[in-house]
Amino acid sequence: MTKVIEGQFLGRGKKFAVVVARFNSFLTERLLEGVYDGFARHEVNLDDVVVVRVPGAFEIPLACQKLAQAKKYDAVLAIGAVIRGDTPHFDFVASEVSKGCAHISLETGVPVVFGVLTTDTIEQAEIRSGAKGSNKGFEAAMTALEMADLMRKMEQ
Ligand code: INI
Repeated sequence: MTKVIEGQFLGRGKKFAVVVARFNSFLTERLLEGVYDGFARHEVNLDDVVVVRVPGAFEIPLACQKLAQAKKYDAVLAIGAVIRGDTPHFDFVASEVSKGCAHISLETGVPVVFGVLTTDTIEQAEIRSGAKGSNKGFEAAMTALEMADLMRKMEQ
């Protein structure tokens, strides 16, 4: 019989850190609400969630690294919104934050979930942050729950 290991959305007893960029806060605060919603619906005790705010998406990886290295959290979530229309350096910011998060995850062994919107327009970002129902923050919370549970199972 094949042994299949996969994570479940079991939040009880797990600890999470959420790094939120203040840039485009009208979007990132909605994403954070989605994270809380996902956690609360899966029995995460919100006292077990720490939120760290940083100026912009470019600063997210450093804060995630510090949190992941502390080995106190089952997963770290990166929450931001990078919109192409806003900046000629969209590609630099988007690429640094995505590479940085992936690198920290592999370096520390702690899941770092990429809840950063990278869109061409504000409208696209609004749709992905709950304006029409779907919220990337909620999805990030679900990924964090699954990966946190998977890591525990794989360590057994
Ligand atoms: N930061 C974002 O989070 N989103 C953006 O769209 C953005 N734009 O458009 O420039 C942005 N820039 C700031 C950047 O993340 C840093 O905070 C800044 O460059 C200082 O290091």
